[in-house]
Amino acid sequence: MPENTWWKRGIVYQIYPRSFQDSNGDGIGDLEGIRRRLDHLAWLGVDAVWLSPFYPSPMADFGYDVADYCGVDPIFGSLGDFDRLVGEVHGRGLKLIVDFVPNHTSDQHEWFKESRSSRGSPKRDWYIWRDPAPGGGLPNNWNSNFGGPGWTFDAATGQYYYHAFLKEQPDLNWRNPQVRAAMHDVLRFWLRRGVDGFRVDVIWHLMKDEGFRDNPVNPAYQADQPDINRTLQIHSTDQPEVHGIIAGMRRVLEEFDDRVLIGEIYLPLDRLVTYYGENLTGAHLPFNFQLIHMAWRAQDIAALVEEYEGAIPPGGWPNWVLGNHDQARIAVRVGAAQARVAAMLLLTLRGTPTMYYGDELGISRVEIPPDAVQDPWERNEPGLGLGRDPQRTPMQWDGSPNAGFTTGRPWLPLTPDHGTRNVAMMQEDPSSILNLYRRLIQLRRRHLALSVGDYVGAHADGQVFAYERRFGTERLLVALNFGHAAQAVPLPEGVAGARVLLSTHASGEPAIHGQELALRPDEGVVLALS
Ligand code: TEU
Ligand code: CA
Repeated sequence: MPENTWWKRGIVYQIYPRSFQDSNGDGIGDLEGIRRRLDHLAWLGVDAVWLSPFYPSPMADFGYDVADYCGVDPIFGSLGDFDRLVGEVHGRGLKLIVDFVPNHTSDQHEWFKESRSSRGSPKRDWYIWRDPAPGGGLPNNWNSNFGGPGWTFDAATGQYYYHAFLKEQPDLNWRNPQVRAAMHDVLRFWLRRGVDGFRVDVIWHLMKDEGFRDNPVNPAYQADQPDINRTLQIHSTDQPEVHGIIAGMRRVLEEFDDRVLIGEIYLPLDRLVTYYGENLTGAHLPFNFQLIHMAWRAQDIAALVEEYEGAIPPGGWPNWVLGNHDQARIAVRVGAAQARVAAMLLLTLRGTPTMYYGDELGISRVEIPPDAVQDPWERNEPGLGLGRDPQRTPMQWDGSPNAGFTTGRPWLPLTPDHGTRNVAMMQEDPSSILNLYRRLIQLRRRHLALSVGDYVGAHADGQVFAYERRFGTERLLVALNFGHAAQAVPLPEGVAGARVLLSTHASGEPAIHGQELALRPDEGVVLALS
């Protein structure tokens, strides 16, 4: 039986709402803008859209500081706009996944205002309040992910509150059953509005050590690293109790049909796979970011794929991510030629692929002038290259001013080559990376071997990584040249014939001589074997 579950067969496309399409000229993307651009997603052929947060927010962390979980920030539109968007997304046969940010609220959330109002507040325990250390000072050595200590002193009530991120993002206390109940109701609110699932922000952070023990000092810390690297996040994240919390969310989703729970988890592989949960009661898809951090070398990637395939618990479904709004764009990390190979890798591996908007245009480095910096992390720890603005620049649609993103002044700059690096121009160019993405997506849709078939490692030598995908009698070989020189790849033994289905190179074909495939520099190919 071919696997029919939509989030297993499908391709997820992440939209950062501030940057997709502005509909009212304020220079910031919005929900109505996304609605107007659904044609692009249909043309590309993706199956599901994941929206980064659009909830009411002071935007200290651009929406990851939520002031009301059950609304839409006026910058992005209204609940009416949201309902219209869900309707049209579904009308096109697509799914809609929204971001859920349960680890922390905004300090402007009513819950936090009430919590900080007095030590006796009924919501005091909804957040994490601690007395100063004996003799004064911070309760422990936990750092903020965005620089400085993870604790901020509230003079009015004489205690510190914990924030894993900005001081404007106080952490909720998930040990409190009222918090859990309130957040479950938030999930139900959006499920009833028709969302097909959630991407859960920093899900591995939700539980902290009950005793608030100090984190161990990181012996490998160096001065050019962010503050968060000073210690190892042993006690502040990834606690055993988190799995019960995730199972609780999962049960809420199961009150509804066919919804998906995706968890954002930056952990090593052996820890990551525990987030499938005992007997698969955890996240359906614990986001697999391993490709983002791995050196771009055939051997390393091959080893990673093998290790990941081997680590997934029985019945667990894999997934792959090349980039997101927090990470340098793939074309920046590996260059324009290898970005095409990376696209083929993402869309031919076994497991749900998540694409990041703009990667289909090959958007690469964008210089952010100092006075244009937006990201609070860059502001807090400047000059270390931590800023996330370059991967959040506007989508580029056509040859009109600001590439059609806005009629106003865009909140972040576009790429210098937006006059040609845009959807309209690149659609006309058969050799563009945009058309390559589309062909890869079509290929994945047409071949069950790619969408749901088995993975069989075939060859990893020098600069080449090759693997098979198999379903029924169909055998496809994917061969990827991670190097800038031509490479010969042996075809698997016993293969009688091989036909090229797709190459990352727009013209010509790689040569097949007998039992050998001749890959051109920076070329990836998908072959049908017989
Ligand atoms: O990111 C979590 C996270 O760990 C990031 O700090 C990430 O490691 C970093 O950006 C660089 O790799 C999530 C959201 O995706 C991010 O946008 C938010 O700022 C953060 O949580 C707080 O909500
Ligand atoms: Ca707007």
